[in-house]
Amino acid sequence: MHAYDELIRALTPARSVILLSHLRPDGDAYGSALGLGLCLRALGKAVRIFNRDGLSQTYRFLPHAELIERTPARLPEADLIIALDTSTEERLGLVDSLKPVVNVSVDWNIDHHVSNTGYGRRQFITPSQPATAGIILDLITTANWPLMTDIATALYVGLLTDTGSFHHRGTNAHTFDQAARLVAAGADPTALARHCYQNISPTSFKLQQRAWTNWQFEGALAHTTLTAQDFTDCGALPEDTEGIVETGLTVSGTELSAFFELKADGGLKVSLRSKDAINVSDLAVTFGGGGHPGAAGIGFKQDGAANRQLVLDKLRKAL
Ligand SMILES: [Mn+2]
Repeated sequence: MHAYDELIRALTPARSVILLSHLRPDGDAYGSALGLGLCLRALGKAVRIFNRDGLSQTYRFLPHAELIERTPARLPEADLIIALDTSTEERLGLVDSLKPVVNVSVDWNIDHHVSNTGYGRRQFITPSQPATAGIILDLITTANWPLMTDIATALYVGLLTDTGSFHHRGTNAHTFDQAARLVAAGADPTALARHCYQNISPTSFKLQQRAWTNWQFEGALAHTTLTAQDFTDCGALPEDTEGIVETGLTVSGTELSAFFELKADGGLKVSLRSKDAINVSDLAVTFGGGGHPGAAGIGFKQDGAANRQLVLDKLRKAL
C-alpha cells in the first residue's frame, strides 16, 4: 500500500475540512495550508484555514491569503481537522496556560518535524521531506488532484522558505524535482523569491541592525539577543525577526548560531541553527523545544534571563 493511500482515503469522502498550523507561522505553515486548502476547495470541499496568529504582513502576497483566518474561540463543525507543519499540539496555540481555549481534537497530524510528538488520532510524519509543502505536493501528485498555479505558488513558497532557498540539510534531488513540478505548474521562482527575500519592512531592518550589533562569537558559537525594549524602540513586530538567526552562520568557522528573544512577560524564545556538526533539534528537545537537525527552537514561559544562561551553557558544552 502506498504511504499516501490512507490519507487520500480519509480526505476523499470529507465534505468539510479545517486546516490548522503553528504559532508564529512561517512560509511553510501558510504555504502548506493554502496549497492543501485550495486543492480541497477545487475538489468541492468546504475548507476553513485557521491560524492562531492570523496572516502576517510578509505573506500577504500569497494567492487567496485572505482565506487564512484567525482561529476562533470555538471551531465550526467539520468532518476532518488537520494540523499541518506543527510539531506539538501546544504549537497550534489552542491552549492558554494549560486551559483549552478552543474545542479541538486533531484527526490528522501532517508534518515533517523529526521532533513531532505524534499527537492527534492519525499521523503522517515524514522527516525526510524538507517542507510540509513537499508532503502536500506529493499527496496531490499521488492522488492526481488538481495542481493549479495558485496551489503551486503556495506550495513553492513553503518549499523555498523551509529549505532556505534550497540549501538546508535534507535538500536533495527529490526537492528539486518538487520545485520543478511546481514551476511547471506555474509557480514563478523570480517573483516569489522577491516577495520572500526582498520585501522586509523598515522596522524589521532596524531590528536586524540591532541584532547585528549584539552578535557575540565564542569559537564555533555565535549568539545574539534582543529584548522587548529593542522591539519597542524599533517599532518591530514579533515576525520581524525572520532571518536574524541565520546571520550567525554566515561567519566562517561558526558551527552553531543562537538567537535569544527576551520577552516583556519574562519569557524567552530561542532560535537555533547549525551547520553539519551539531544536531540542534536534539539540543532543543532537552529544553522542551524541537525542530530539525539544522534548525530548531525553544520557548520558555518564564525566567527568561536565567534560561538564556542555561541554554548558552548547554550550547558551549555541545561544542
Ligand atoms: Mn515546515
